[in-house]
Amino acid sequence: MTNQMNASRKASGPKLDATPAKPTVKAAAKKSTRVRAVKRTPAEVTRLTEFYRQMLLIRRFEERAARSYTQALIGGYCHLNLGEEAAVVGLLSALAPTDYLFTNYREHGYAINRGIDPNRVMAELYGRIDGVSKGWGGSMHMFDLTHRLLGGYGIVGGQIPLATGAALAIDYRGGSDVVMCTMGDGTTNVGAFHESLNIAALWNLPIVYVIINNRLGMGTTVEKSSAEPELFRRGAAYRIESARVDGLDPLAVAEASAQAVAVARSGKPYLLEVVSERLRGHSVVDPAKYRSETEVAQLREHDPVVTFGAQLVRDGVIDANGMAAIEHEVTARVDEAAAFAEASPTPDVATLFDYNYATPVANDSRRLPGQPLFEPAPRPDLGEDQ
Ligand SMILES: Cc1ncc(C[n+]2csc(CCOP(=O)(O)OP(=O)(O)O)c2C)c(N)n1
Ligand SMILES: [Mg+2]
Repeated sequence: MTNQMNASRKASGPKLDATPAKPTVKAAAKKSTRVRAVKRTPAEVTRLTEFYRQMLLIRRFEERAARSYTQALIGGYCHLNLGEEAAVVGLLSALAPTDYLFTNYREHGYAINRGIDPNRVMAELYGRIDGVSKGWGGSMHMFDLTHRLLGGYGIVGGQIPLATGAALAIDYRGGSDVVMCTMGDGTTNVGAFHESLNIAALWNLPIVYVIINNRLGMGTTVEKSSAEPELFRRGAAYRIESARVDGLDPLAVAEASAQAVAVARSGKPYLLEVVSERLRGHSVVDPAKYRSETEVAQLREHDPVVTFGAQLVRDGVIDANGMAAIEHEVTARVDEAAAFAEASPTPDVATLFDYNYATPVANDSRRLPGQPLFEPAPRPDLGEDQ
């Protein structure tokens, strides 16, 4: 397969916004409420319902994280996956538990969807010892070897060479695991992106590079930052198979992700562009004043969680009672996570450096804030007069 355009929405399609009001599934379903029962097998119904449940869990988790941040229960940086739920759930549905995942700093949804207990993800946001990274990583630095989530990186593009190295390790050792490495649209302009794709293509590494194109790098649009705004086309420069998919449709993303993972498992890299939306500002402290009213309204129209929920109701996959039950279950799960996080103790400052390296490192500095950088230099003895 060569480069292809899978998406109905193009990068130049609906524009982005600030902070939209919360549309409900009920409201979206009202627009076309007639249930047209589509024949589905019980397995399909279970899969679709689980997709929706996972998307809603991420939505409610992130909304709770935003609230806890304003209550000063969470500190530091905090970037949310609001609007990217379909992308997260669709992408990870194609990975085996033994595959590896690297993400950028916008990673809470990935951590939860990878199977990490939401209690531990929330506790990490709160900086508590029961957190995924024992409270020392925070929002941007979740790491869990058991679930093969190898970070969580705050440096834009920092994850790409590391993920490429993991793919090299798999190739070197043998085996059929693959690596998935997600990044934002703005990140495709850092040198490490191009160096990594080049080497992955030359060495046939088993890796899927995923661009979550939410069309903004902080406040800068793709069109302003990328000379080729159809980002999947960048694969062509390295003869890497690539595709673009509608990131608001979890089923389309799942299909595209399965195809990409299959190529990686056969021993070749793949570049997948997922055209998505960022419902709020770059991070929780960004009011996104650079978005217009019209853009905000358009975003509301395309909310992936609401749209997918309404579609499942229309198709007769879930009825109103079923939707209410999922909402209830997910809300209770998030409440539990927040209560767990609040009850978890803060880490002892003496453990600050304990997890910097996986194995002991010579000359590992353990200087705490406020302590001098170096021991004071010994003074020459100049006698009593001096
Ligand atoms: C090396 C580096 N430069 C700049 C930043 C500041 N920064 C954080 S996120 C970001 C924008 C990234 O945009 P994009 O790749 O589209 O990802 P998104 O935030 O939209 O998910 C920038 C410039 C950083 N963290 N690291
Ligand atoms: Mg972006």
